[in-house]
Amino acid sequence: MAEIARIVILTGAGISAESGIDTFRSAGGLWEQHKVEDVATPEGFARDPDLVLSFYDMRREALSKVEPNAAHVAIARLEREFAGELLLVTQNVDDLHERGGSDRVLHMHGELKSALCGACGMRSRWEGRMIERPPCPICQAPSLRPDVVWFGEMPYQMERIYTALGRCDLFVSIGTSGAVYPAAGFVQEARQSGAHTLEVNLEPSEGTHLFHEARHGPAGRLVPDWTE
Ligand code: BJW
Repeated sequence: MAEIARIVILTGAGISAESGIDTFRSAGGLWEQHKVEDVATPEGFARDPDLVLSFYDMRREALSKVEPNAAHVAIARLEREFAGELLLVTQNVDDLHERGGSDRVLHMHGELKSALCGACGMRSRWEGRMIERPPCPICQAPSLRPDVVWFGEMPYQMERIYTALGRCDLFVSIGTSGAVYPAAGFVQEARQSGAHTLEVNLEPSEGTHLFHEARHGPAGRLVPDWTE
């Protein structure tokens, strides 16, 4: 990678699939088990907060039963060894990149282990359950919600991401279906700035034709192959 000075890596649910975390849109995935409009929209939360809180409590609890896989570890190693700038952006709300050794992960769709207070707006680290309506550690209001980005909400740190996309030489998308914006549009942003673009996914994503190069297969094998 001698000529590459700046890399942006985008990851999605597929990178955590081999760790045992369900993806969203595959057969038997989360959106087959739950209606997306019930559990991943502000309107769903307003209608039935208990359903939404228990959905995210269940997913937070499940994190303790899974481990990062070879793809998370390979990215962390690249992060340590790459001499240029590397921005790791994940759509995932799990903490497997961090546990795989990455220490600068941008979670554009939030994090399971974070709470957002609907009263004071503060974000705080959160490991427990929310269904019992615990008070916000900052303002004490019983108004905590999962700190995740639902449909219709603005993902985190978009300015920082677009700045990095506008300067990168290489954009790599790993384990994402390309069905959800704005992340699905990052490949075009990167191409406009002259970056080489690579898709690594189990199967061709919706936007696979937008990439210069695509490698299809499991991330646990293809990501270590690519980073070495
Ligand atoms: C493997 C593998 C293995 C399996 N190895 N690969 C019409 C047109 C365009 C846009 C819109 C529209 N109508 C509405 C919108 C906007 C909307 C949107 O995109 N809707 C679409 C449905 C069309 N987007 C939003 O509302 C976003 N906000 C927004 O746009 O704000 C305005 C804005 C404007 C301008 C700039 C910026 C902002 C918010 C989106 C929030 C998404 N939230 C969720 C839930 C988060 C919390 C939670 O986890 O519960 O995020 S939805 C869900 O989808 C989750 C994921 O992060 C996201 C993406 O899913 P991902 O990661 O791609 O997973 P899958 O399952 O889809 O794919 C997995 C892939 O892995 C598959 O391809 C497999 O093959 C592969 N795979 N095993 C490698 N071993």
